Amino acid sequence: MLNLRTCAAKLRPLTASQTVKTISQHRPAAPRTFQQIRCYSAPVAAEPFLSGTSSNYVEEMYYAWLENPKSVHKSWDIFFRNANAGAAPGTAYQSPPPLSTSLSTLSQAQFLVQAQPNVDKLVEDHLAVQSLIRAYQVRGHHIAKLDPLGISCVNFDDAPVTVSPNVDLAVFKERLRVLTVGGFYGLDESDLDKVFHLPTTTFIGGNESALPLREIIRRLEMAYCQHIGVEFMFINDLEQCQWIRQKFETPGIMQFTNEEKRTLLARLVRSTRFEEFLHRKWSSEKRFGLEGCEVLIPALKTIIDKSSEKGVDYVIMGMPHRGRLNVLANVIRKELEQIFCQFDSKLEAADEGSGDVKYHLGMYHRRINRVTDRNITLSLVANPSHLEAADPVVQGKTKAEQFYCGDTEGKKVMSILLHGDAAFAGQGIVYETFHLSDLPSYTTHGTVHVVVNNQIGFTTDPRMARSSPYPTDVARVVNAPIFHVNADDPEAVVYVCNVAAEWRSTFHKDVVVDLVCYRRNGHNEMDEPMFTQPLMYKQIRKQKPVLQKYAELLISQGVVNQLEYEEEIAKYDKICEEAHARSKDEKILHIKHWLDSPWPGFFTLDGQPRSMTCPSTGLNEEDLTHIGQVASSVPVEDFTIHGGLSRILKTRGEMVKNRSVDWALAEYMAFGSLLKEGIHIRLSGQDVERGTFSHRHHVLHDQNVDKRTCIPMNHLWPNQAPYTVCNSSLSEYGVLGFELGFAMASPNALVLWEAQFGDFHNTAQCIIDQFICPGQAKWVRQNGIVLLLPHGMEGMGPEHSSARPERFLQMCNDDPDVFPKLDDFDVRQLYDCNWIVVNCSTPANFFHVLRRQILLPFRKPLIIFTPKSLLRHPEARSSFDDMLPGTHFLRIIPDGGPAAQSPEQVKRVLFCTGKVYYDLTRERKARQMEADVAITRVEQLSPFPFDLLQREAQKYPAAELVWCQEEHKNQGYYDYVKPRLRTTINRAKPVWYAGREPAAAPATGNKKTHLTELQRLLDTAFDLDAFKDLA
Ligand SMILES: Cc1ncc(C[n+]2csc(CCOP(=O)(O)OP(=O)(O)O)c2C)c(N)n1
Ligand SMILES: [Mg+2]
Repeated sequence: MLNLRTCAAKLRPLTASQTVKTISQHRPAAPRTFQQIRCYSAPVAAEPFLSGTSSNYVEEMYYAWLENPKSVHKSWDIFFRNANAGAAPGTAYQSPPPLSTSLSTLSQAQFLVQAQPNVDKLVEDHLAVQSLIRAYQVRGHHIAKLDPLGISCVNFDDAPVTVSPNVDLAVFKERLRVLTVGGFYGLDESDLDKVFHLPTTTFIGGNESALPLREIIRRLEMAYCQHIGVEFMFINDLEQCQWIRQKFETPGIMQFTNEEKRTLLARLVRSTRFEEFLHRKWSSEKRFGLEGCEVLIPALKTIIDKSSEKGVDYVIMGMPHRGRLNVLANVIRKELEQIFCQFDSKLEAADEGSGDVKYHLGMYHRRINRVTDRNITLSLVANPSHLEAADPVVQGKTKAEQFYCGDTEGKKVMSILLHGDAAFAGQGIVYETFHLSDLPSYTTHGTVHVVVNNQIGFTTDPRMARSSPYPTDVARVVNAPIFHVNADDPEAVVYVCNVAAEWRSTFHKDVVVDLVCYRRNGHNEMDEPMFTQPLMYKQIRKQKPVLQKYAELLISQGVVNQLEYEEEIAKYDKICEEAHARSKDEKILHIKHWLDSPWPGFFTLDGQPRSMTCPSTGLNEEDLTHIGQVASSVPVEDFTIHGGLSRILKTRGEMVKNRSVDWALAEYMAFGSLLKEGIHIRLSGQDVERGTFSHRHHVLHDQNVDKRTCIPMNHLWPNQAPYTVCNSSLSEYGVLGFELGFAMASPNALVLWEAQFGDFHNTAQCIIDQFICPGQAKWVRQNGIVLLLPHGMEGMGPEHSSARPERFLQMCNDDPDVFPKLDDFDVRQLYDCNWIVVNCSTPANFFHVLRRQILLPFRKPLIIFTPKSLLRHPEARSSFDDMLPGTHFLRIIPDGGPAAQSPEQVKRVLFCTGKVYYDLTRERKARQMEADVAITRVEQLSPFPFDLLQREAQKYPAAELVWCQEEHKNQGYYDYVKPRLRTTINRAKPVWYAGREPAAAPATGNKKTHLTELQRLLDTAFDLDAFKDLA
């Protein structure tokens, strides 16, 4: 049986002619056999009806017969038995016996199979029917009635035809024309009442294995051409296809009990009346209402109910503006007064920051799911206006929640993403996020996507907004089934939502529900849609609201009566009115009540840090040595690493013996020590496992065993936290968003994203601008994500050189002209800033800043410009002494040489940051100017170390102050540093500039020019007369 299955699985996806070829290639000499154990040896290839095109069909029959001889038609049973018994060519076939009376239901059939005199025709017709069934499965959605407005925006070659499923000749012809693209597969109307055996790839038969063609078509029409359009036949997994076919083809599968219908109606009442209530009270306020897609609320509730039934207890959601308030009220169940009070402009903000508009805020709520009676936590992630930007963030948060509760298969935690039709098709981040969906370190084990497909994006028609027929085609890249559904049919919507949730819990893969609906108002409630879509909106004006339609249906079915319906409406209206009355008591707006990711225990009850101090980030010698030893060894037996890597590890080992560290080892020690303290570490980005510059090597690969790897960092301590290091897909926007989301879930994790080269962060700019920089101000949500951005002018050309420090520095929230009044710059200043920006010049400082990130009593994003050539620079090493207990991160590193011994003699102080320090010290030494010029490194750029730099400037009273950088003048740090340095000295002196000229590109592509420019800036830096004429 196993053999048969494997053989069948191999054969089935091929076309008939391919199948014949495959069989003849693999078994050239043998008589025709389908499998080795139970072969039938008759040379059946000689059968007149067995041609290349029919073999697929015959094989299918044969497999079915092998499993159960009764499952095929009697004629095939006899044929296969004869063939297996060795009947001579042409004799295995016998005319089938008359059909028994058990087929009496099909008694009108005019031409039964046994009456068919021509065997060729019999096989051809069966093949035709099989093709027809397949055509419905593949293209039935083309003609399903998906658009409530009936003006369909989906542009296939043939416009949808609305016909009833009662199969008359016209339907038959039209369907064949559309589905088979002109061909009739040889069938004509005289075949409509012939009975055909059904292939195993359909479930339309229910308990019957043969049906007249007319009934076959009717059932296919019911399954594929009503209000649900199922797109799934591109999925290259037979089991998954069968699962979907069974869900939609099984006769009568879409049944609702009266109780279910009443629940659905009640949910529609809430959804509809919520929007109406807001409209009544605040008719001139923007709310991006859901009118035209009110079914979204029952749809989401169904997905959540079904998932809860399957064991999910935490759902993380992301969604755009449309219907967001309704989702908050009726899905997440945010208190209505909290929503209504947001419409009061006189409300005073109680929290820090700027806050955000009501339809962007997040939410977190734990409650009992009333349908399943199980606990469920719902979180709606706060999002910026930038459509789809929250997608990867939701996925990252979901992954983290799964990780922290040991949910390795996504059985407890899941995500739901909502999309608008225009944004889903148009935004590349959707594609990037889909491509994370099946990667081991990024998968959330299936996301349910729901598209509010109102067939318009602001004022733009779909035909101008996308090149694909559906807005959902992007999901096909990951083989996600797509269920299009007419949103005016609430039962169809609920049905597909149930199937979608079941799909997710069965296969743990993404799935899309496309709610084809309309937008009753303009883009927002103030907008006039008739300017641009006059005809569509004339139709919309005529459109009966879905609630009314459904209520009428249920009343006509006797499921509810008019009074009950009106009572349901009155009940909800009263709830809204009462909440509205209560909302007037709210005088203060607490954005903190809208947190999507609370961190229990991390803050005090009123949301403050538990302390305002940071312990020493130093580490004891034994731990440093131990981590160093593991970092330079292979901690598993019989594991062969590459010879080149052995040398690297050996060098590491020698460094450890000498009590010194380079960059990679400093990072190792920071990570290793935090792991010991129970802090999970996750490092993600392109090629981070080895490191772009081949310096990291956190994952060792056995040179003899394919895919055998070892992560020594996970072999450090007996009860250490896990270390995750993962090469990402080639995406910045998606992956940075994902890591940001991961970091949202817990403050007790160090989550780092490394750009391959720093400049690539610009393709993730949206995550930086909309989330990382202002996240806390907008959503009172802290985040400790770390960005590692390789940066430095190395003569490598305009790309790969600059991580664009100027951009990050420009977005810092401190005032360049005001010296902060603080008694504790070390911690307090960090608390006040929106993010921390550093450029470390020593491995030890890199080590400290990573550890400080976690030892701080609050979380801030940390941007680190990391080195390239310094990774191997012999002087860029630190001693264990700089990392021992009592040591800490140095915000500035003052000059420690002759200049500092006699500061009054010093003629110039060069302030700099990062790698240029090494060029400057080399040059100073060469010019023997150590006593004349002091060099001060600014390691922490933001928040700016006003206090320390003030002391530094005062220390050298006679010195000129110069900012020196290798970046061009309009880039790098100069514009940020200059006004702040001047503030530290009360603007008593100028701050001069030594560096490259302003330029459009970050760096030259010519190595020689690069070196000339470098020499020129060094000349300026040490020419004590350089600024004389300017003074
Ligand atoms: C990245 C981005 N680009 C542009 C916009 C401006 N914008 C806001 S809503 C909208 C139309 C969205 O259409 P759709 O995705 O179909 O959602 P709908 O409003 O129809 O529900 C546009 C263009 C935006 N918010 N984000
Ligand atoms: Mg839209």
